[in-house]
Amino acid sequence: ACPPLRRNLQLLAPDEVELAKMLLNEGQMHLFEHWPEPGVDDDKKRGFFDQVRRLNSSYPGGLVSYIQNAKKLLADSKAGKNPYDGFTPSVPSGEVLNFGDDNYVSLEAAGVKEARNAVFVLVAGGLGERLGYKGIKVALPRETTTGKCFLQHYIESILSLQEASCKMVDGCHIKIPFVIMTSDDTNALTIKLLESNSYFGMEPSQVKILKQEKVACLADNDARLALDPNDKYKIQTKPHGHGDVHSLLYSSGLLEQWKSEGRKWVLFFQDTNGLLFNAIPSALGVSATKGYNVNSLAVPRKAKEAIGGITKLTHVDGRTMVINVEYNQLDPLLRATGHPDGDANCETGYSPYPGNINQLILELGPYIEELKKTHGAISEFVNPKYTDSTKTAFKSSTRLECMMQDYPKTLPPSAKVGFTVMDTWLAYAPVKNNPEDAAKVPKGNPYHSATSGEMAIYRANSLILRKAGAQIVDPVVDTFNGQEVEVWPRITWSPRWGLTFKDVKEKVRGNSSISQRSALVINGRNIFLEGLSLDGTLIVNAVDEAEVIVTGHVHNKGWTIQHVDYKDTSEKEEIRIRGFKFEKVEQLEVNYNEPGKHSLSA
Ligand code: UGB
Repeated sequence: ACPPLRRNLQLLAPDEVELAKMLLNEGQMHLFEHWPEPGVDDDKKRGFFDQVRRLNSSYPGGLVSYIQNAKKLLADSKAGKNPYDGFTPSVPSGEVLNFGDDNYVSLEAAGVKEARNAVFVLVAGGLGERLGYKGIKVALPRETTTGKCFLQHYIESILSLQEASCKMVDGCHIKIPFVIMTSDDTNALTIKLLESNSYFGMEPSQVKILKQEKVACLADNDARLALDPNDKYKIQTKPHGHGDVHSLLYSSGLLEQWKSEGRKWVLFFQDTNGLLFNAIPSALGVSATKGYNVNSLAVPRKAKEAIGGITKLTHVDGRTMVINVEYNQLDPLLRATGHPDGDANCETGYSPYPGNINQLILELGPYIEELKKTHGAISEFVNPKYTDSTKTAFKSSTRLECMMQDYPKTLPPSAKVGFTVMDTWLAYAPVKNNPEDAAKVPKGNPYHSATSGEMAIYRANSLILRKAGAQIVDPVVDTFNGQEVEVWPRITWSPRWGLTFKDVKEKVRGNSSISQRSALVINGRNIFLEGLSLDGTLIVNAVDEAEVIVTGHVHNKGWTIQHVDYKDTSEKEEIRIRGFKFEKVEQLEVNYNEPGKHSLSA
């Protein structure tokens, strides 16, 4: 059927001949039409099949399924078919937690107890195009007071959970597994970051890297695969989305291994939410006490905010599901179902649909059973940009995509799917938008920038300390990179100091106070603030075996905040994107390297 290919058959191994036949059967003859006679570009032709083999093996059901799924989704898209046809949205009900109350504290305790049965999965294959940062996002500082990057914070948080959870059982030596999904865009830099920092204290064998492959691009409505514009022996590829994490976990064999080790929960999270681990203990507590097969973390959502809305969908045939409706689809769905204002705030000032922060807690047993059926394939979508209203041609090639939060779509109605809503200040501060785009965010909506992401850490820590009884002065408002933010005292602590609210409460005693211009770094397990009055910068480092009482009045010139313009290329990109840096004028730094009781009495 394809003479150029037939003339080159002798170059191909038997499995490559089968792949070629499959491609022809699926209408992909154009991939070979330009192939010259044997003897010309033979290595490139073999390289082409190496790529086809990879594309075929990394997609559930292989390239045949990919092309057939694409044909169907492209036809639906052309016909203007709404994926939510027949469904009516309504506001679902879930668990709403109030930080610090008795219920919250007991859920945190339940969550810490369960943590030894948990595994963590970080999806970090995205390039972060909206942020436009050159490096990988997990290497960005979570905050610049300590400069610790997101990945270090995540690992230290998991290790603290591991230790706190194991302490509750005699003879427990469990190591919590940590999986990172990377892609070709992030893999090498992620490994380098881990290796050059001794895995931030985690045992290297605890960490597993799973690399997602990109998927083939589609050139037209017939799902003809697109050739790379710069190399006609290569199929153009693009990322398939975070939904790949399920098929990768399934094919890795890790799920069965975890099951045999008695593990119970799989916690998925995203690359740049510096507040996330504040929410993990209580959310895991909800999963455990409610017996949720699926628990999504959510926060109050502003209408039009670029986070999905958790929605109850009821089909005309009676089916219902509670699922994330992605931010670009919520508005049209609402308008099409009798809500003329679309995605709008209600009287609370928020959308009635809770915002999905894409932190999912899945119960391992039911998850494995489901994946045995689906092999991890997740409901996909396609988003072609057409040249005109006839929808016959694309402006540029497209591809199928999938999202990890669509996992519940294939579950039977009997599955226990729930969600847990927490305060945004406590649980959610992603770094996604570049300064220019962040400055354009409508007033009152979150910026989701490096500026707001860092300021949110200080706000959360200040509010937690306040709730624990310390006096923290109100913030001032300042503008960095065109974004107006609250500036609270720059308070940070290592996860092993304040894993849960109970931990923090136990370590804040007496009448402690912190002024607005202060910075406080608590780096150690047993550091107690007991009548501390801080006006300046204080850094306390202590080994785990040391018990340090911090008391008295600490006053110094401290660290001042300098404005930095994001266009100022004399500053590092990590600094420019947040729009400020600290000038370290004066500080008190104390180190306790010996076990035993110590007192810092200033
Ligand atoms: N990611 C991958 O690992 N692989 C990929 O191919 C793509 C991404 P974005 P998005 O909580 O703020 C999600 O781009 O997809 C990783 C939810 O869909 O930051 O626009 C990537 O590295 C949305 O419902 O976000 O929106 C990153 O860690 C809402 O919850 C993660 O996937 C929103 O996040 C997310 O990728 C949010």
